[in-house]
Amino acid sequence: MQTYSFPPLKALPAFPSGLDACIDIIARHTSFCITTHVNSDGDSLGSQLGLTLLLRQLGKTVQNVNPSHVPENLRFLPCSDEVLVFDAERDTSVLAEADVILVLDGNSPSRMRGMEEAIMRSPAVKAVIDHHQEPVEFARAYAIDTEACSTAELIYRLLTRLEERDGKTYLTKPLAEALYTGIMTDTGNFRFPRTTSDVHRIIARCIDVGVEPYYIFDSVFNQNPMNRSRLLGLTLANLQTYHNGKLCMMLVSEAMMRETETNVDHLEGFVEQTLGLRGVQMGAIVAEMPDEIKISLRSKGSLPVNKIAGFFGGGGHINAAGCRTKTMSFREVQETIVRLSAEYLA
Ligand SMILES: [Mn+2]
Repeated sequence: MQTYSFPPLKALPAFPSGLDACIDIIARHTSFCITTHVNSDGDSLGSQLGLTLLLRQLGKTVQNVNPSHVPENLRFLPCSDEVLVFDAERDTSVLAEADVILVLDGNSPSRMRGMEEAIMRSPAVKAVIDHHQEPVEFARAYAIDTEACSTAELIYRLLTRLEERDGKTYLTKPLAEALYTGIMTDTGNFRFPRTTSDVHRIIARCIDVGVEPYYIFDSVFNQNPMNRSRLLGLTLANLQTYHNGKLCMMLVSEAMMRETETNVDHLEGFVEQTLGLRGVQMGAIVAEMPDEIKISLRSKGSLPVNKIAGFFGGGGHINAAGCRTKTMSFREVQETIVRLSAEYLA
């Protein structure tokens, strides 16, 4: 298998000019393949399915191919049953034959783990719509706004520009449900710093077209199986703190997951619990998986956990970041996080 390296993107067009470039690409083509990052979440899927519904109203054909499956709690989203989990043999042609590949909520092909080769070999025009830092050079157009609360917010901005252009209304109830889900999940239920009044105005319009906030919340968050609660109980009982209680670390060993018959999907939302402890400024979850260690980091204020994630080859935002490692042991990862965070907390 070929490996690709992607140089950092030097000149990122100021938002929204990149959005105009995407609108131009959409206008000139008819068939689209939308993809998004590994381990789908509310924003990646909400953006993807919202954009799918938008493009179909414009008469485009759309296929969705992702590196990972749709988590059970997001299967209520419209069209989520159409998402293909990438199978190189079956789906390479889908990517090769599309006019355009739209990459959402990720700005490097490496985020589409296992799909890099199919993406890079495809002659399709590539465009990125995203809100993460440090994009790499591989696409023709980049609509990136790192100030946006979510990719779903950017899909909404795309939608309103098309509404202005066409003098039509494109925000249907199912489309609004998809975007609402993306915004709700990526803002931590409307509480993270980028939850601006503009974000609330988008949400207001979603409610105006029929979105029921409690239905979305209940679908996304109130569907946990008992084994997840048991795993959460075990991890809460074993919380560790360092740097005078300013770093809180949650450890999930393979044995704990085996005992509770859980998998990586069940860890969604765990790390947020670390910040609930009085005095904690940074939280981490370190999860031991069969072939790698998964790390998620959260912080308050200006503590840049994306820098710590970057040490392990990952990334994200100042207050929320993640990474994986195959080269360090469970214990080495814990020690490294304690050491790297000392710069900010000790
Ligand atoms: Mn996002």
